[in-house]
Parts: sequence; structure tokens; C-alpha cells
Amino acid sequence: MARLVRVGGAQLGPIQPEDTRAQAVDRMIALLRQAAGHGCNLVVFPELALTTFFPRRIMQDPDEANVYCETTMPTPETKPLFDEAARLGIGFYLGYAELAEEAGRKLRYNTAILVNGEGQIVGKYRKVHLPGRAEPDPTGVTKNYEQRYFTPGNLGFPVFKAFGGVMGMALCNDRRWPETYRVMALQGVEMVMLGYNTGAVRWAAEGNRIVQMPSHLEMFHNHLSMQAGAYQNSTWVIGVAKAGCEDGEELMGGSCIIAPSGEIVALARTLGDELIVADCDLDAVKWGRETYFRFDVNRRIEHYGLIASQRGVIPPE
Ligand code: ING
Repeated sequence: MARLVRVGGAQLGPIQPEDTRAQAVDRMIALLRQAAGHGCNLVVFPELALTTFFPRRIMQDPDEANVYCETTMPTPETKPLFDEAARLGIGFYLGYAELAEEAGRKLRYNTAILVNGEGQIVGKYRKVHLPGRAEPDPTGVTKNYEQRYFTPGNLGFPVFKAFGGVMGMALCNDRRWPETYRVMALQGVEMVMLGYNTGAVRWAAEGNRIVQMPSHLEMFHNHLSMQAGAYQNSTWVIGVAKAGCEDGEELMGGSCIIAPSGEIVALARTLGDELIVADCDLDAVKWGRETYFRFDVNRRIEHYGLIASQRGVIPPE
């Protein structure tokens, strides 16, 4: 018996610094309505979907980033999104910048929430793997200062029972780390949703020279990471981009829906607002879990030699 979830990947084109949250929400509502036309049960939006990718720029006082953050959810600007989703009976994943108060301190997290078809928040995740730098880059090539503005997530990689299965969330750089998928797979995850904002071209400083990384590798690594995560953990992976030229930076598209086999079953073609759709049978995770990746039988952690240093690399002989 198939446990089908019809998933929409709602890729967004650029959100410019001068664009308002209300404008972003209007675009997301349009994609929700498209998704309803396709009979979707669930829609995945990108990382930081309400504003421009503000961590690409240095702000002298990191707290200036608070203007891009939400202190509650839903906010007055996002309530129309929640209301329309509930009216359409569609759940969604939404990435946004969170300003939380914990132990008397104000902390910013790069956050994602999972909302069910009744408009209720059923899960929250805070980005663990923060890329980029905290301090200004004298070469000027860095376009990512997430370590300056965000605190690493303190919720782990939880999974949530929803949409008839076991759902998990991640954000952008998390997709490059195998632990992200494995920690959730060990909890029985069947679908990992993640949004991303990733430069289409990357530059690096080599001595006093600035060199461009081969741009074909950016998209290759993007899909490789998610396809490997899907295959090696026999889970669906939904990766959704904010794409296009945003505040002068070319962001990659390539939003995709990946089956537990590792195959891409839906792929965005543009760099704008674009909905991709696929019927995801959650029971398709069983084949991999009951053959190549039976964690209880085939995974041999006691033979990995990692017991001595669970956190770091195995010390050289
Ligand atoms: N962006 C990028 C990402 O992981 C990056 C940062 C790009 C890291 C390329 C390494 C290589 O997709 C975010 N927002 O994490």
C-alpha cells in the first residue's frame, strides 16, 4: 500500500534588499495556489525565504541583522501565508531568520518550521552547520557571514510525525554533511526537507590572487550531497533554492525532489519562482532500509574504531 505525499518544491527567485516581507509572502501564496492546482499536500520553501540573504554582507554591528529576523511565528506579515495554506489544506516548510530570547540573551538562529495542513506549526529546526566567516574577509571574496550573525542550532536534528510519515528538516550547508541525514535516518526519517541559498559561483583567495572555483562543481556538489544523503539513508530529500541574481550575487537554482534511490525525480529549470511537483511514496524508503542499509544488521559502529574519539577524527597511528 503506498503512502503518497504529493510534494511541491517552491523555488523562489531573488528577494532584493528593498523587497518587503509582504512581497515575498505574496509570491509564496501564488506558488501555494499553483501547488493546490496540482493537488499537493506539502510545499517546501527555501532557506531565509522572507528576506534577502543578508549574511552575504558584513554589518559592523551584528545586531543590525535583527531587522531581518522574526521574533514570533506567524508574524502579521506571514499570517496570510498560514491562512491561505490552511484554507487550501496544504502544509509547508518555511525557512526564516529567528530572533530568540534564551536565558536572558537574544540569539539569532537560521530556522525552519514545518506547518501542517491545518496551519499549525508541528516542527522546528535550527541550522547546525553554519558556513562562512564571523570576521571580515580582507580579500572581499567571502559572500557568507552566517557565523557572524547566527548561533549554531540547539535543537539537534529532530524528526516529526506528520503527513502520514516521519519528516525531518535541514538547512543549506547541512546538506553537505553526511551526519545530517544519518542522525535523522537513525530516527526513522522518510523525508528530509531543506531550503538553500547558494552562490552559483565561488571564489577563493590563493595568496594574493583571487581564483574562481570551476562553476560546474557548484551544481554538481549541490546535487551530489543530497543524492548521496538520500541513497545512503534511503530517504526522500527535497532541496529548494532561492535562486537568481540577488543583491548582486548569482544564486544557483537546481531545486529538486530526490527519491530514496538517489534519483532526481523533479528538477527546476529556471532561476525564478518555480514549482516542481512529485508524488512521493513514503513506503519507497523500505527497499533500501531492508536491503543495503539495514542499520540494525549491516551498520557496524562497534567496528569503526571511533569509540575512542567519537567527536573528532581517528588519531593517526
Ligand atoms: N550557503 C552555502 C551552502 O552550503 C557554501 C555555503 C557554498 C559552503 C559552497 C560551501 C561551498 O550551500 C549556505 N547558506 O549554507
